[in-house]
Amino acid sequence: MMTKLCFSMASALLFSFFSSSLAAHSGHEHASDVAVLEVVNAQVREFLPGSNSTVGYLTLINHGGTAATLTKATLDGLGRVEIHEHSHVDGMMKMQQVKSVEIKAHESVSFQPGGYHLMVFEPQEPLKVGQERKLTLYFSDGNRLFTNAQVVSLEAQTKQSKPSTQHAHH
Ligand SMILES: [Cu+2]
Repeated sequence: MMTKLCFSMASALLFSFFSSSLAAHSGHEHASDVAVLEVVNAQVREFLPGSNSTVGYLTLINHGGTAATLTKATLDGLGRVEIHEHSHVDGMMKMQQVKSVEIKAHESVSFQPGGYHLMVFEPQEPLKVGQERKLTLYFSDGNRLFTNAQVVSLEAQTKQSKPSTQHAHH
């Protein structure tokens, strides 16, 4: 009687351990404390004649419940990419390099004219309109995000970008 009880308790324990580990592996729940990031509309403008730098824009969306911090960006075939922001200082529009950009939980950050932008330098070969260049975004938690940035003309870029359409999810 005693042994039987012990056995059934042991098997019950074993079963519950087994089923909970199964559930953990087969379930496809997005834990709300993990940053789930998406990048859309990545584009980089062709270099204008005589210019040694150009700009890139994109929108970063954080679907997750934790803030994410962008720390670095690279573009295939481009020697250097910096993260810049425009700010108003004493009534003047200034541009400065920033070390990181935070995307809060359930919010998005748009890199657009007059705000954050990627400053792109040192092309190994000229960027041509219609090309795509692989863009890699690096985050402080070790995450990386890849996308293809479209090479666009200045005209296309001015047409597309509407100022201050920062879109925040709830
Ligand atoms: Cu800049």
